[in-house]
Amino acid sequence: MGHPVERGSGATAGSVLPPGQRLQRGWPVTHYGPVPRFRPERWEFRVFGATADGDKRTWNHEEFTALPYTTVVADLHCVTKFSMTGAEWGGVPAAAVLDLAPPAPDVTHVMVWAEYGFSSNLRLADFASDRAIFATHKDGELLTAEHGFPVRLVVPHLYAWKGPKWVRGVEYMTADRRGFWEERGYHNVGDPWKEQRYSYQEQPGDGPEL
Ligand SMILES: Nc1nc2c(c(=O)[nH]1)N[C@H]1C(S)=C(S)[C@@H](COP(=O)(O)O)O[C@H]1N2
Ligand SMILES: [Mo]
Repeated sequence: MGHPVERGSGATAGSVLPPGQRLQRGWPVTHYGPVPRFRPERWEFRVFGATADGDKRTWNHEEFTALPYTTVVADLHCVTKFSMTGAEWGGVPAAAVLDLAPPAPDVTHVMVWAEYGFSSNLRLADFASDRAIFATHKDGELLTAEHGFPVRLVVPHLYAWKGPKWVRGVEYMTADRRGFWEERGYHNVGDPWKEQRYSYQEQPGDGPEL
């Protein structure tokens, strides 16, 4: 792949950024729509769609925060060209969700769902990366509301829109379907090292027909 993928390592300040990206001081807030209010008594994280046993799985907030916890040092690359480097994300590895709520054998993609219907689709292999993490913490502190509290997905090897803030669930899919930004002109795969920014750059096999 030509870039570091081991857990715990990532491009940090001073190292190479994906093409066209520049380092940002601080951490800007970027998203579409309002910041949702967190209501713990109503919050749940759902795994649904093509699960191995056909059942849905839900965790309430207390249960979710009791799932296996790990840390991953990784950068965020926004398709608008700023990057934020060297963050230590803490939270539940995506692989733990796959272990605890296994997908059916024919699952090829996942849709990660967030508050207000925001979504992003990922190839199962990207989601299953050992660096993909449902982050609850950054640099040892709980995420703030505007950065995705209580849970955001971080997929270090893809553009940051592939990591929804305010995640509420994962849908296992047996065929690919575009998420929110993928339907609105952004690349279906979104690899920053290949500068896969826009859907017009897609090659056959990168995504569903437009
Ligand atoms: N729910 C939701 N998550 C989202 C987005 C969004 O619009 N809604 N935007 C994405 C984009 S484009 C980026 S660059 C990052 C920004 O994260 P930050 O605001 O914590 O820097 O969030 C991603 N997650
Ligand atoms: Mo972004």
